[in-house]
Amino acid sequence: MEKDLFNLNGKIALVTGASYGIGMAMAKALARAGATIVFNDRISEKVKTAMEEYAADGINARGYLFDVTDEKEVSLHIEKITKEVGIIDILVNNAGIIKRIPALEMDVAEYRQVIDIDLTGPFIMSKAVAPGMIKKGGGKIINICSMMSELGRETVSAYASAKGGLKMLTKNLACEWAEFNIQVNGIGPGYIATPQTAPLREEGHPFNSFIIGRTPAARWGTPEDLEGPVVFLASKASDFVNGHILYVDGGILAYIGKQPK
Ligand code: NAP
Ligand code: GCO
Repeated sequence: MEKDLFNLNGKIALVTGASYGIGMAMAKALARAGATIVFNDRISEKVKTAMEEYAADGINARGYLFDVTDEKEVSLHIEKITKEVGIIDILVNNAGIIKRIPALEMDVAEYRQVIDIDLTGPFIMSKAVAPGMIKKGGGKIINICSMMSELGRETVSAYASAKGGLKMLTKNLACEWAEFNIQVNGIGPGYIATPQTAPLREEGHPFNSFIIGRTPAARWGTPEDLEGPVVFLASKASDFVNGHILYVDGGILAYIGKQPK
């Protein structure tokens, strides 16, 4: 009998920060594969608007209001979600921020905020959902890394530190939790057109042509480019994939840059 490796029917997926951007696109893809979608945001208006957008796509997503850095709030909400929806099978640690400030000008408090949301948040979330996954016999954790998990560039030291750390947290939790049949992997998007990168894509911004020149696919990615990768890492198709970062970057990491003609 044909095995449906990518079918997520009966699975519950929590995607953090999925009221728009990459998170929402991934959540919609997981829903189309059959998963029940749960998401969170920090701002109630955004949760409400997002639920309406999901509903317009025929997706009965449940939105919850909590900050991924607030351990108590996370624990309370995972308990609430477990009671109201069920044990979480798939966690996508997507919530994240960036601050583009030269290191010499960056306050330590600003640095700490980026680390807190982009690195400590995924740790808090993973610790909170793992016990349920263990009880259920397994699960999938997908951390949203970055080109900055591998490369640096001016003004993003805090973000690169967090995303580099997130790569290693992914590998380490994969080692610790494989015995519980929990696969922990990452997705490393390239440069994707979302609100987070909007400042870099403003009309005439030099970064636009720079990134196109550094991307063999010669285009910005779209949130939809991440739909297949997230369904793969959330499904049975990746049951023997552990501690892997799947880069979805149009070839950036493979490319030294356009050679002069
Ligand atoms: P985005 O448009 O800025 O969306 C980020 C989402 O995370 C928003 O929903 C935001 O909600 C939420 N969030 C931020 N801090 C939170 C917190 N403390 N608790 C709960 N939710 C929080 O970003 P994006 O471009 O979609 O990126 C999503 C993820 O992909 C991030 O981890 C980012 O680092 C990563 N990434 C992005 C790119 C890219 O080129 N866009 C490439 C590689 C990786 P609020 O409205 O409350 O802030
Ligand atoms: C930046 C961008 C990048 C992307 C992404 C690349 O300022 O360099 O925001 O960091 O968000 O992380 O993978």
